[in-house]
Amino acid sequence: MKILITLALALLLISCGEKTEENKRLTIGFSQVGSESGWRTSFSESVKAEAEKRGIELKFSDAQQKQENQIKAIRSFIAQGVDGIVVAPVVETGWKPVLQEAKRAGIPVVIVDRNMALDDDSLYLTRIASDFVEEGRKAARWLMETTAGQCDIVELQGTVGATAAIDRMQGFNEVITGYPEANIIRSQTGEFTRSKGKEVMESFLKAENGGKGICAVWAHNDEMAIGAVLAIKEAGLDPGDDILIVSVDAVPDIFKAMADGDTNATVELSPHMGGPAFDAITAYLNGQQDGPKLVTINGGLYTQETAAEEYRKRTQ
Ligand code: GZL
Repeated sequence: MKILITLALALLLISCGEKTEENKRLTIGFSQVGSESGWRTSFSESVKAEAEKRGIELKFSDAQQKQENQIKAIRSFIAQGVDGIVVAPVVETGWKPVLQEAKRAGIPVVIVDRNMALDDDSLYLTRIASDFVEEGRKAARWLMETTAGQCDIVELQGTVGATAAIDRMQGFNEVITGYPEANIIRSQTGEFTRSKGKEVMESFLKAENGGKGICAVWAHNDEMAIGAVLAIKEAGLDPGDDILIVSVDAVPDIFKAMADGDTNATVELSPHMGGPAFDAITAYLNGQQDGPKLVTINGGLYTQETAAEEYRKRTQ
């Protein structure tokens, strides 16, 4: 009888979710940038679903794109004595002091998505991210192939100081440098949002003879690309035809836009980083000391040819 009771208790414990070897249910704090884009929302939903699936108690904080709010949230997680902290940093600089506080508290930190500029890699366990430079290269390679390397391009940059913006720009520029007749004629931040992307595209169109001088838009994310579509239509031009549009994220709305012929290509950025982040924290708490400092996730490039099917698959 005693054996049966012990077995039942053990099964009950196992069924209560993700645990360390001592069978303690994990509590993890997640400091998220905000909800500025469809991709960011999908990312948050994916992390929450993964925590739910693993029985992790997730403390979620939306910083509304303000670093000071992220730092406050991390300090709160430390005060609550969480088992681990996951941070999606809005910009690269200004993180060392609060990460030192987490280290002193013995709380492991995992960086997801954008990067932090740190001179001490003992301050975080690992970073889970896409190769943003390669994302920029993929976008540029598609555009150069499509235009035979002859294109005057306007660029909608992401958030100033964000790794995704810095690195995507680097990768794109690296490729077009090899094409003397491909030039970025205007470049400005659209802050990764649809509304700002539309506003900046309106200014580009006005400055470039109503858009007649523009061959393509290179937008660091799909939200700004969709904003550009609205501006181009209001200027009386045909987006995706008069002006090509290439972007990054592969959110459902961009597949709809491509299926409608309004944009031309997108580079996929997977939002599913919660699993690898939770794996790293669990492994560390179970004694792993030498995990990788970077776990890279990558995606492909999608065009109008498969957009309708991809939209159906991602919205069913
Ligand atoms: C990139 C991520 C970017 C997305 C945008 O990994 O940081 O932030 O591309 C989001 O949609 O705003």
